[in-house]
Amino acid sequence: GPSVRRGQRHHFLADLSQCLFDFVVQLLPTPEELAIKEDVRKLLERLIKNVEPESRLLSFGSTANGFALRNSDMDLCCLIDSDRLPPSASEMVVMVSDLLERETKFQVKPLPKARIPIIKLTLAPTQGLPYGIACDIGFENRLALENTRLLLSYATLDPTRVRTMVLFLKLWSKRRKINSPYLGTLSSYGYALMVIFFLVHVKNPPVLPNLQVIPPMRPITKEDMHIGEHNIWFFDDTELLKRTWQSGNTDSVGELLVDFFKYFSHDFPYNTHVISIRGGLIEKTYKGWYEASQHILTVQQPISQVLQPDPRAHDLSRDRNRLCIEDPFEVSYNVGRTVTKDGLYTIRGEFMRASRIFSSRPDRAFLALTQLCE
Ligand code: 3AT
Ligand code: MG
Repeated sequence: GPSVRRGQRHHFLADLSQCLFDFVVQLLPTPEELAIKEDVRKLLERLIKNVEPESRLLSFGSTANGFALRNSDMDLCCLIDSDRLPPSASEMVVMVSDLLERETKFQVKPLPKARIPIIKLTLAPTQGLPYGIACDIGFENRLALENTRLLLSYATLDPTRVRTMVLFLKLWSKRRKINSPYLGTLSSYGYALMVIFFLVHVKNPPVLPNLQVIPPMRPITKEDMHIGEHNIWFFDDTELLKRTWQSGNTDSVGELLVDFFKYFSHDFPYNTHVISIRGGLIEKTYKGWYEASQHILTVQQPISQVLQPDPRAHDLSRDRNRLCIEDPFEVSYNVGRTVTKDGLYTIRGEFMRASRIFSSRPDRAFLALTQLCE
């Protein structure tokens, strides 16, 4: 009868949560790997100081936000605290690349003309480092440092549930080949934002508070709150929050994951709405992300066509805005802009497949997870 089935379901979810922890623990970087990466960061920082003495080299992305899988790449950001006008990012890319080519064993690939100029470094695998090292160095990317701190704060508030979900989704999306922004799907950063949105705005009661709307305890200056025009305020005293805020949501991580897949298979209104961790569920029209946007008209087309709009502009904008995920700080930026029509179709198909596997294997949580990540 139904109560037996309910009991079975309960058992499955408890089992699934345990399997998820076990699964994710094996994926974490080892202390040795973390130590090597920190050594690499220090070495590079020392070298870059030869070009620009007043510079610091900081980690961001997964190496710094608590969502690193084993052997993931390093994202580094160089900041220059100088009173003089520092060299531009592309100048830095050229100068630092020359230096690293001379002084290190890294294979160096400068990309000075990219939208965000970076240097790509790789170190071939050796016995001590069976996967080698891949590392990107960017310059003055302060927003990325802040969004890294924001994700880290969320991970710190509820380490087991948040980290387990994000790490599992990263692994799953890579295995299922839907984590390739260059091929029309979504970055790890995008999946992490989807998880946080779900835990802050979809679950009721919420698993996490919205850190961007908690007011500061002390007055803070406008400069401290902004980078350029971007409001970067969020409540980052997680120790205080842990003592004063408790989630009313006691769902297990297995339950949350099953619900996450269900929500993004069937319930989230992809055509009309935007995922925003700052503002919740927002309408695309409100952000101007449905109609051909100014940005695309001015950036992508010559002025003659702006005056006489290309009929394809509307489609183009729609194709950039199939999956809309607002960046937490750069709110005019759609983190999901890489997702094409086909990409979204594939991603939703994968969410549905995951839901199906979870409901059709009610007895064996471990097998369900294995099948899910095939
Ligand atoms: P991997 O382990 O490399 O897959 P990751 O957690 O390092 O995952 P990403 O490589 O997707 O995540 O992103 C690294 C950081 O770069 C995360 C974020 O601080 C920044 N970032 C990435 N994509 C964007 C974006 N579209 N807008 C702003 N910041 C971004
Ligand atoms: Mg990365």
